[in-house]
Amino acid sequence: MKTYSKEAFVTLLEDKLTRKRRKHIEDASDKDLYYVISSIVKDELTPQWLKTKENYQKNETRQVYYLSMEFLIGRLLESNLLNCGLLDVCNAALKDLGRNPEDIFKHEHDAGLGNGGLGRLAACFLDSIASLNYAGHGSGIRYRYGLFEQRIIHGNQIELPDYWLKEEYPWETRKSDESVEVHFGGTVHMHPKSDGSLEFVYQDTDKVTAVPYDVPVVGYQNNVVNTLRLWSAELSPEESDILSEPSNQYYHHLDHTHSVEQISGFLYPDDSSYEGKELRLKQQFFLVSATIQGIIIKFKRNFDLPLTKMHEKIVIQINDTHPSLAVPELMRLLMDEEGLSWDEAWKVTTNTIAYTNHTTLSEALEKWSTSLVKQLLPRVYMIIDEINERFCQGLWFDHPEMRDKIPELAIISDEQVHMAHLAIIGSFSVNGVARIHTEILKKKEMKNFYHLFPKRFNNKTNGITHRRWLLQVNPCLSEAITDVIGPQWIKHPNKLISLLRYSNDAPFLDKIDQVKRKNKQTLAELIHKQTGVAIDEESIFDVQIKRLHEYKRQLLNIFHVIYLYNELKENPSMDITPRTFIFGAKAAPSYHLAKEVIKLIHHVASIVNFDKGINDKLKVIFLENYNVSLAEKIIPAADISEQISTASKEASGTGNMKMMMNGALTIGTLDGANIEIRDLVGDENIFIFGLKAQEVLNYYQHGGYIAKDIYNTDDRVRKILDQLHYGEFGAQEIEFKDIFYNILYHNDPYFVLKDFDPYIESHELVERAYRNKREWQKMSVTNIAYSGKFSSDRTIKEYASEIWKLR
Ligand code: 26V
Repeated sequence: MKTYSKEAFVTLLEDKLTRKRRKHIEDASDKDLYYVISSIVKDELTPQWLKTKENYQKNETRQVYYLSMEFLIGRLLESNLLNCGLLDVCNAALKDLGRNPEDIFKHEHDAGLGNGGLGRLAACFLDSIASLNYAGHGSGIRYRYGLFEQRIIHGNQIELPDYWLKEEYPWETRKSDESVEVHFGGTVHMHPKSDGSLEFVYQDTDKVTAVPYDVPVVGYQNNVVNTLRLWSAELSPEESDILSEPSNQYYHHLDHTHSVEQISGFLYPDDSSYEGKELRLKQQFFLVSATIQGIIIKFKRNFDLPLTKMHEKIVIQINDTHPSLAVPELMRLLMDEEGLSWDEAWKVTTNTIAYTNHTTLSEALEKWSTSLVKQLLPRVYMIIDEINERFCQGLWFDHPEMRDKIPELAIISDEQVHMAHLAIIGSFSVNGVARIHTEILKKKEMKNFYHLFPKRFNNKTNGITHRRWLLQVNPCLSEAITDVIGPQWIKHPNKLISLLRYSNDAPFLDKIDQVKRKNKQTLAELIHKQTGVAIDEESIFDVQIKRLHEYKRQLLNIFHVIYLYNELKENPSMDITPRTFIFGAKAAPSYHLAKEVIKLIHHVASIVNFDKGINDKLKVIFLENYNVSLAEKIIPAADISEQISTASKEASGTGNMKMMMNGALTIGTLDGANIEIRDLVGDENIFIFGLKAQEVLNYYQHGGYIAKDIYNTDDRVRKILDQLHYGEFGAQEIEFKDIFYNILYHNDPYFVLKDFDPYIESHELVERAYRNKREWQKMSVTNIAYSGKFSSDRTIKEYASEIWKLR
C-alpha cells in the first residue's frame, strides 16, 4: 500500500473533509474525522482488495471458508490503519492538528456480533489468515442487533439493545447482485426421472433473500485484503413489490416482512445453555445455505473443474456445531440442484467440511427436535435421516463390536437431531481447541467416535492476534520490546523468546515496570471516570474479565475478596499489599445465578470500597458492558490474570493468552490452555492451584463431594456463606440465598469450596511475590517471552497445513 508523509496525510484529510463533509478541519468534529479517516483507509485498501480477489481467481487458489454464527470484531479503524501501515502517520498528523486519535477512534461502534471466546477467536483467525497470506474468508450473519449492552442498576444487570447499525457502518459494502435465495418450510414432492433417479420438487416454501455485505479483512502490511461476508435477510424483490400494491392482505404481508427480517435480527445472547428456539435454527440454516450457495456459484465460475472435485479447491471450517447443517445442505445442493449422486455428494461433503468443537459442557450441546427440523427444513431432514440410516447400518455391519452403542452414536435419537454427531460424521476433521480439551474429547466426550475415526481427531490450540492484542493495545510495551530485540517479532511472534536474554537486564526491567505503571494509571483514570472510585495505582491489579458462568468461578474470586475483607476487619493493621479486583462480565439474560453473582460483586464493592476501616487496602471494581474495546483498555494494565475455571470445563480460554502477552501473571487451575502456558513458563512463573481435571472428573463419576463438610470445618468459608445467607454482610435487605443453597444443597457443582483453601494459599504466594518487584518483573518478562506460541499466527499455520492443506 501507499506510504504518506505526515504533510501529505494532512492534505489528504483536509481534502476529504471538504469533499465528503463540507467542512474545514477546524470545524470538523471527532465523528467527522472518524468517517473521513475510515474513508481514506477504504480508498487505500480497495485496490488491494480487488487484486487479492483477482489473484485467487487467476491462480485458482485453494480457499478456506470459516463459517461462524459469531464474529466479535470490535472496532476496525485503528487495526485497519495499523495493518495498512498508516497508523503512525495518521497519529502524527492528528497530533499536529491538535486532535486526539483515541477520541476519534471511539466513534466507531464496537461490532459485538458474538458472545465471547468463540466469536473473538473467529475475528483473530481472520486477521491471521490475511496476515499470513492465506486465501480464507469469514462467513457470518449481519445481525441488526449485536450482543446486548449491559447496564448495572443497583447491582442488577439490565440489557439494552445494541443497535450498532444506527449510523452508517463505513466498512461494509452491500453486494445485492450476489444475493441468493434461502427456502424454509413447504413440502417436498418426489418425481421419478427418465433415468430412474428421483427429482425433488419443493412447493409452497417461504422464500428469504440473503444479501451479502462484505467487510474487508486487512493483512498486516502485506497487501492482502480478504473478505468477511455478513449475510442479511430480506424480503425477495417480488414480494416487496406486493407491499406497494393495493391489497387487503397488507398486514399479512407486513407481518411476513417482519418475520423474514427477524432472521438476521439479533444475536442470541446465551452461550451457556442450549435452547431449541425455532428462530435460532432459522438463523443457522440461513447462514449455511446462503454461504454454500455462494461458494458453489463462485466455484463454478472460477475453477475449471467439475463439482465432484470441489473438495480439491474448497474447505469449510465450521465454528462449533452452530453451522453443522452445512453437512446436509451441501449434500442437498450437490444432489438436488447440481445432479450429483448420493455417493458423489457424500465424498465431496465429507472431504470439504471440518469441525471445531469449543465446549464439552453438556448443557451447551445442540440438539434440535426432529419435528421442528422436519417442519422447517423438510428436504434437509430427509437427508439427515438418510445420513443417519447409512451411518447406523455401517456400524451394524462393519463394527459389530459397536452394535450396542448405536443408539448413543446415532444422529437421530429420542426424537432429536444431535448436531455434534452430524458434524463428526459429516466432516474429515474434528478438532479441540487446547491439548487437554482434545484429550477429553478423545477419551471421554467423543470416545466412541474416536474409536471409529481415530485419524479424524486432532488438536489446534487456540491463539490470539498479537497485532491487535499487543502491538495495537500496548504501543509502549511494543516499543520497549522492539528497542531490545528489534521489530522481527511483529511478523514472527516466536521471536519474543529473545526477551529471555533481558530478563535480568535492569534497564529493560525498569522500562517494563514503567510501561505497566503508565497503563495502570490510564486504566485508573478510566475507572475513576466510570465508577467514581479512586484506586491506588500501586495496588495489584487483579483482573477477571470473561462471560459470567458458574464454571468460570467468579464466585471463587469474590469469596477471596470477602475473606480478605473479613481478615482486615479483624486485624486492620494487617500488612498486605493493596489490591484492586477488577471484574468485567456479561451474564446471559436468563441465567439467574450468574446475575446473582454480578449483584454480589456489586454488593461487596459497595461495602469494601467505602469502608474507611480498611485503609483503602482493597477495592472492587466492576466495569459495566465488558466488550472488545474495554478489554483493550484493561488487558495492558493487568498484573494478575484470573483463569480459575473448574478444571476440565474451560476448553481453552483466550483471555489468559492476551494477559500473558501483556506481562500479567496467571493465577489459574490446570485447565484449557493454562496448562500449555504453565508448560512453557514453568511452575515458578505462574500460580497454579486446585483440583486437576482428572480429580474433578472422578468426583463427578462418584456423585461429587460433600460441600457441607467444608462449611462445617472451615471457619473462613462458613463465615462467608453465613454472611451471604443471613444478610450480615452489609445491608440487611440484601441476601444471596440462591448462591448459598446452590453451594450447600446442590453440592457445589463447580467445586468452589473445594478449591477455596488452595486458592487462598496461591493468592498468598502472589502477594509475597509482588513484594519483590525485581523478581516480579522477571516473571512478567518470562511470560511475555513465551507468549509467542499463543499468537493465532501459529494456530492458523497449523490449521492451514494440517487441516486446510493451503499453501
Ligand atoms: C454456546 C451456545 C450454546 C447454545 C446456544 C447458543 C450458543 C452460542 C455460543 C455458544 C458458545 C459456547 C462455546 C464457546 O464459546 N466456547 C469457548 O470457545 C473459546 C474459543 O475456542 C474457548 O477459548 C473457551 O474456553 C470456550 O468456552
